[in-house]
Amino acid sequence: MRARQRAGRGGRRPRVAIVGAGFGGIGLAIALKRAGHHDFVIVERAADIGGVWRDNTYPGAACDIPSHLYCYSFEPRRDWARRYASQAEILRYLHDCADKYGLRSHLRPNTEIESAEFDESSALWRLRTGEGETIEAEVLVPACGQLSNPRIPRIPGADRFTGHTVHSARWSHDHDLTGRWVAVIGTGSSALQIVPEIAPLTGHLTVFQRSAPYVVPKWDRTYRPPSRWSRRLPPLPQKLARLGWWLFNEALVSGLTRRWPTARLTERGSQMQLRTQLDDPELREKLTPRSELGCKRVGISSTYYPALNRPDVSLVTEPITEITDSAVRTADGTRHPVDTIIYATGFAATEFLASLRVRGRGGRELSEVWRDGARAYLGMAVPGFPNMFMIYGPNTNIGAGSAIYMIESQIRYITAAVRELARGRTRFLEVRAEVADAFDRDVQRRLRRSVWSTCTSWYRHSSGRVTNNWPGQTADYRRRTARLDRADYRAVPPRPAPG
Ligand code: N01
Repeated sequence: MRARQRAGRGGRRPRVAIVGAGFGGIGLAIALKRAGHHDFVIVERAADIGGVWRDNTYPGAACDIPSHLYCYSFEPRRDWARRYASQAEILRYLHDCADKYGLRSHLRPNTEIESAEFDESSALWRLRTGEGETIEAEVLVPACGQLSNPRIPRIPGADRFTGHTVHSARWSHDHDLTGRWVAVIGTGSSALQIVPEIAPLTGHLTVFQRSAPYVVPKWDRTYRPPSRWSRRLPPLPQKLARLGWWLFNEALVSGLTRRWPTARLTERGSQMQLRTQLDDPELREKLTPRSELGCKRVGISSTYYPALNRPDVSLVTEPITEITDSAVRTADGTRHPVDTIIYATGFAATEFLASLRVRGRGGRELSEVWRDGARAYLGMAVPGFPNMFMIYGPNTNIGAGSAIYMIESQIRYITAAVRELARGRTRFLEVRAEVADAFDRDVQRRLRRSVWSTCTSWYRHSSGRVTNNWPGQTADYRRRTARLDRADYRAVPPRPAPG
């Protein structure tokens, strides 16, 4: 049966369909509510809100960005338990925000959007759900994240494996690792958190490393709960802490994008850990990064190398050639017996919006437009796809620091777009192709000079384009998105009212 949902037309109060209830979707919903705009729906394919903080429940899952920065500036929290919050604490924070702003009634959980099509005659987006329902809205906001679809590499023989297999972002908590022979494939940020947590449990742990990551110390610490007295103080210390971490991160990002020698400080941190935490020169050699600092995300952990020092943990750097029914085989012919394989192999991060079919004006397919890699004006708008604004879209990730700052810039911009549409001066907002092209050329020119163009990583599409990262500071992005410039968009006069 075909159900329809409609609301709020007539030039004012455009209905907004937000796809995804992670940090981006929830943040926009809050901003809309705060702006007095209540006509929106949040469609979420999972059973509840939370995005990556709902999905990544592996042992040790935590944020490696300081808590003060990893929350909405309009909803700061004073009682973070530690400097680097755990997954559970961040998820609780998102739930608290959803409850505080009454977002539950706007949420459509367990609803997967299969396609979204723009109908020019009515200036509406029609979203089809997996159940065959149609949801209509004037504004479409895909807030699906960059790291929401796990990637498991195709390794010959993997389907013959008779043991237990899991991806880091789809952890199975009923599989007890105690005494097991476990393989962790991959050494990115997820593996860096998993390995130290599970090493004391497993019978034997084999870590398969394709490239050695840089690993800098994680200076974590618990925070004292705020006293009744300090709760009454103005939130200045919180703001100062936030400002301090933000400045620190801006310096890191600048080092990476402009390849300044300041980045060397980070490299020293990694070298220091290699020197002081590893006794075996052979292990140290294997763990010495070969790529340029920052071309892949820098790992943050003070417990990863010590875990690899353990006698019941092996690090294998020979390439994997095959998986058999009970082992992982490497290029040197060695058979590594395992009964559990943990794929910490990351996400299909360059395949933006791949799980839904998006068709714009004239039936234009977004996947075709993005054949050589996703691109969007300010990471949000695409010519031919009116009234569609992405959150955490192409080229809006940052190599260091909090993505929440970037997401907040988008939230402000999209809220301004909704306000502009509500004025009824235009039928829809469609970014001009020449504006989007000039923006993309500039972004790609700057990215070519950045460290991210020097190696393969999840930031980079198979075509070679860096599709995920922003080439500058977050302040630069904030400046560029501070105002919605009508001249960037086609002027489409509203239809005269009937009669
Ligand atoms: O994934 P990754 P991740 N054979 O893509 C290896 C965020 N995050 O889940 O480097 C063998 O970084 C691959 O090897 P190589 C954060 O933004 C944040 O760890 O391509 N190995 C690599 O080592 C992060 O960047 C937090 O040579 C294979 C690993 O798998 C992002 O999520 C915590 C392989 C994949 O690393 C992704 O991190 C955790 C193969 N066939 C994650 N294929 C925070 O704290 C891939 N690999 C906020």
